[in-house]
Amino acid sequence: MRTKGNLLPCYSGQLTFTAHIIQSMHPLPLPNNRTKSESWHRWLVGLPALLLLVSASRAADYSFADDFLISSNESNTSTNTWQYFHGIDLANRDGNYTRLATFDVNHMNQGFPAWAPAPNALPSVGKITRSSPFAGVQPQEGHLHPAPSDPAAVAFHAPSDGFYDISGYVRAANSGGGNGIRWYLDHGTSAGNLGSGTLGRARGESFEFRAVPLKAGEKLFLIIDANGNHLFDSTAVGFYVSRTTLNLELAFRPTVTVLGIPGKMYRVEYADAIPSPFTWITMTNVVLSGPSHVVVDLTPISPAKRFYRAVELP
Ligand SMILES: [Ca+2]
Repeated sequence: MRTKGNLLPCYSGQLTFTAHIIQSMHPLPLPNNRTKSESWHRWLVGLPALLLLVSASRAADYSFADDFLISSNESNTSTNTWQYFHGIDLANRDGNYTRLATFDVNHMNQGFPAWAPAPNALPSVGKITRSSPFAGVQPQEGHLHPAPSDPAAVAFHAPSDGFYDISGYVRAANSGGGNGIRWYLDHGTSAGNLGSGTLGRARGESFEFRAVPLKAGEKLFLIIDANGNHLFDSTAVGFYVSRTTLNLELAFRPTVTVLGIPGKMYRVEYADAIPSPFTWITMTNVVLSGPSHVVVDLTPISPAKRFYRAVELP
């Protein structure tokens, strides 16, 4: 299992793990610049789907889109778990914003409900309830649309003191035109900013924060700004909050076993792409105290394949 110069599956005694990997392997030509001292292994880790299945097993306690109240139960008061705002000065995000006052049953005559500052006005915060997708937003997704210089925000209102897991996504849904959007996730004010980004049209981004301490009544604001031009700024938003609980996250890690000469030092490296020549990144140096040494790769792997080699050092 350790023939020099051949591409081999990295068995390393990880039998349960290997069973998943073997299914995804196919031959790969050897790079021309390998040297005799290099031992090559290839991982093609077909695991993201498995990880998604595991992480999807726990539903969020609170979901902006799932919890969105429609007619005739609509509500946007200071006690609601989800609240909807505008009147946000991006340069001075102090958390004191204007509550969206009008509930449109048929917002902008597009067949879905939304909160707006006035009937059929922008910015708006709503949910796509009609069956056919609107401007790249799927049915049942949350939908925010900023005005030219007036961002829209959805806020989570913490019901009690505690630690909360926060996740979600923002997608500049409409690919038809415009210049995309900017987003900000603030714990209260800009001083409590957790994340932000600028998205070109048809681009999306996700966020995840664990064990964020919130006091009862504090808010998390997810703000969507037009980035100067509000045309084509339909934005799909997922925003999920759960109380932090003891949880297990299943992740398989590549285990590289260096088989060499006791007392010698080896540099273990990886590469994530296959240009010629490879760009190798040092993972660690190991001195073998016996005929083998196990190295676990804890660095994130993206895309889901990685190449390893060990180089004997002088
Ligand atoms: Ca825009």
